[in-house]
Amino acid sequence: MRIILATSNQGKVREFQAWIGEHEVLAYSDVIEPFEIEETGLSFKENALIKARAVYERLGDKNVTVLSDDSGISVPALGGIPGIYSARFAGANAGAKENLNKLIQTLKDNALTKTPAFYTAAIALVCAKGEFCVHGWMHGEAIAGARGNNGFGYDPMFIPEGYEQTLGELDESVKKAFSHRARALELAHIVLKSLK
Ligand code: ITT
Repeated sequence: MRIILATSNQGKVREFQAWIGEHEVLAYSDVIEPFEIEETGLSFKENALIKARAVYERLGDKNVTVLSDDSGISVPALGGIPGIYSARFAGANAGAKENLNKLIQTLKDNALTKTPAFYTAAIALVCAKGEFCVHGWMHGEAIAGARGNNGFGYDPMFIPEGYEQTLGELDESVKKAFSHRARALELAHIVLKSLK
């Protein structure tokens, strides 16, 4: 099965390619010219479906399966922000580092040095047989600082439950074993198998 990823985030591409062993997995930008997809949904699920649908329609190939991921980090003590706005937290054109620094600063501004947080991933799958969406979560704590260079995005400030180190410091096998994306992918695998 040929799987096309509807994402421009290289961190996600690396994780999908390493974790979906038995299929050919390509970023959509390897197949067609990348284009702007407006994420107008009000949930991870809506935005994941918007991205997968847009790429499936643009590809115009009934033989491919398109997977997308809409994800983010939520801090309950701050009312759940940045949540679905994680990629745009520091502004529409902000990069990963600016978003990370803004969340660290927001924790500091609220006198939070360590507070519960969780990642959510919605993975949408669009193919000739229909549209599907599954979710996964990873719980832990957000700290008001950045440690380590592994992973991507908010990983240097996220300590998963049961660990002392951040995802920036921990080996990538930890995310592979039980991250929000890994858990959603386990469910996506079940959907993929049922479509064969
Ligand atoms: P695409 O829409 O092209 O897939 P994106 O990065 O804009 O790429 P999202 O809209 O889903 O993707 O935003 C996800 C945000 O949440 C982004 O800022 C990520 O850095 C962050 N994020 C999601 N999963 C993460 C993970 O596993 N580790 C660290 N940060 C993560």
